[in-house]
Amino acid sequence: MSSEGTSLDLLGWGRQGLAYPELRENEGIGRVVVEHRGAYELMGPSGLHEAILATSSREQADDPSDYPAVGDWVIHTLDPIDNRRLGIIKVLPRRSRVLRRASGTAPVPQVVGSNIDVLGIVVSTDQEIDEHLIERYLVTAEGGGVSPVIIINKSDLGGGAEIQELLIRRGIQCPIFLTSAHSDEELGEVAKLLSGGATLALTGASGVGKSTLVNQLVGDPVLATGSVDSEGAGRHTTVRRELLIATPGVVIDTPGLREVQIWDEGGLEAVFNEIAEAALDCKFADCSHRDEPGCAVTASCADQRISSDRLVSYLALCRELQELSDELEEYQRSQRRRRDSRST
Ligand SMILES: Nc1nc2c(ncn2[C@@H]2O[C@H](COP(=O)(O)OP(=O)(O)O)[C@@H](O)[C@H]2O)c(=O)[nH]1
Ligand SMILES: [Mg+2]
Repeated sequence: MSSEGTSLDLLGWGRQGLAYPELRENEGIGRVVVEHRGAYELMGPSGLHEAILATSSREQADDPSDYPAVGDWVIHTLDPIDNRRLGIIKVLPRRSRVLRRASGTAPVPQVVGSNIDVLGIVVSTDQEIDEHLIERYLVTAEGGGVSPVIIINKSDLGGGAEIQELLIRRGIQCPIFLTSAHSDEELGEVAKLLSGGATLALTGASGVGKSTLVNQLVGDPVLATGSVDSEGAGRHTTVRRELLIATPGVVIDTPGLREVQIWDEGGLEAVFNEIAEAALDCKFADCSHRDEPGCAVTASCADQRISSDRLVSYLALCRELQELSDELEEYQRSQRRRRDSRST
């Protein structure tokens, strides 16, 4: 599989802030546009190619987040390593990433997408709004160095302004856009997020209109839209690629996620900054904002300067992160024990 090459600039290289790496004679650079079960598709100056990990990079990977993910820049061989597919030699340093806890029992991170400038959290006027879930996405984005925005889609069906009002009242502070993927209303504002070759990833429940929005931004009906179980069968859609070029900019359509278990704690303070700010006045530096004396957060809550809903949400995420960190410690201990018993 190959096609005409795509310049690194069209793929968003300019935003990466990396010096062009020194390549050996038979090496090239590409960006991961889709990942499926350990195989990848890369786009770059040498075309669109299937690729797999070269053994050397497999040996370097400690956990799943070291493996290539959609949005990654990679160095690859120019020739197939198994008669068919190129070999990915190295994943270049990520400038940002969206991480969540992988499904399964082991506490390991999964990269949903990398080198993303803006994460568009898409909700729609015909689906229930789950503020807790939105806050999870916000923490996930901020924690990975990605700027979040909320996109309220299907505003043509009515009710968009009310949702916007609800989110603002709750204290959510990121930019909010009202869109209709069926008309050009406000899509221009979302398209501006792509200026300068930025990478915009869309996330949110299935059915909210992510793929329809991506198709609009790309200007081509490339992605399958409609109900998830139809899998696009019988529709005249072409690719199952997740990363697409919008010119300017790059759009990533993530598969609908039903839940996001947070991994990065870094975003918590940014998303709940009214709580973080109030906490500066707590009597104890390690105050848990539950029932300690001199807690400025519960006091702010009592006189309604902080919404109690937000505090409940914040404390639930804190608890989850604490559990994750305990689990992680236990997991790493057991991994060490296994390694030690193997080496004796
Ligand atoms: N009325 C209306 N329907 C939309 C809009 N955007 C998407 N849809 C429809 O919603 C359904 C799900 O869209 P899709 O893009 O597949 O959602 P995804 O699962 O988030 O990728 C499709 O039938 C779309 O035609 C919109 O802005 N307004
Ligand atoms: Mg879709």
